[in-house]
Amino acid sequence: MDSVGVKLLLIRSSPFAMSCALALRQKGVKFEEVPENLSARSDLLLRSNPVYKQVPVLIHNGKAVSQSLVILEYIEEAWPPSDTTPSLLPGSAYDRSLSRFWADFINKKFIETGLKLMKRFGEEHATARKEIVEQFITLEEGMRAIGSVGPYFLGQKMSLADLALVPLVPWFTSFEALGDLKFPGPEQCGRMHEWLNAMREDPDVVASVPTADWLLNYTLNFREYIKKHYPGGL
Ligand SMILES: N[C@@H](CCC(=O)N[C@@H](CS)C(=O)NCC(=O)O)C(=O)O
Repeated sequence: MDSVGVKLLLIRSSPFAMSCALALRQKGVKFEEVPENLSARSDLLLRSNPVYKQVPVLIHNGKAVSQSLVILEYIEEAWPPSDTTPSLLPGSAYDRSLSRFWADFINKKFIETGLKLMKRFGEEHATARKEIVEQFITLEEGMRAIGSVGPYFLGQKMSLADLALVPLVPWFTSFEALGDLKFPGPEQCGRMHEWLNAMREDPDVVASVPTADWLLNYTLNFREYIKKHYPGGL
């Protein structure tokens, strides 16, 4: 496996970085986690992602790839499926489109709504609080509409949709605390809970996400910091 010099620039709490770390582990790629400080970005980050200046960034063969969904597609192509390397996409063109559609929804809608629970106040916080529960139910309905037998989003194998959703494993607890809300339980959202339980037992997931307790402590402290320094929200 060509894993020499593979680096992932990240912050430990980043949901977008968690997806990329899990994809690399699924492919069996050895990589170095390079922690960034977003208050004092390194020259490496500024050079590697001059457009957004955000993490995650994947560095492979000295070249930088940014934006988590682009990174996931890059990982699939750079380490193609073989007898020993799993694919991150399902077999049929239609299933691949579904996997990409849900990964996009999770990346652009679900996670962004959840982050507003940490970064916004007042009406914006109240709206995010309502929307995150609606979007959780949308994910449940999405999985059910696919009609697959789980535990993964599209059935028996992990794909891009699961990789995008994996940050939910620890963030779920933080979203509930930050929003003072409760997500629907297994009686209403059985597929989502089946998915969560399977992910919590997967060793690659465990290695790629922080614990819910660590993240909760981080997110509650960060919200206090934002309240003090950016009372209008970040
Ligand atoms: N759409 C990007 C989002 C990346 C993102 O928002 N990264 C955050 C950390 S979770 C960041 O670097 N924030 C710093 C900033 O935006 O200034 C992706 O999918 O990679």
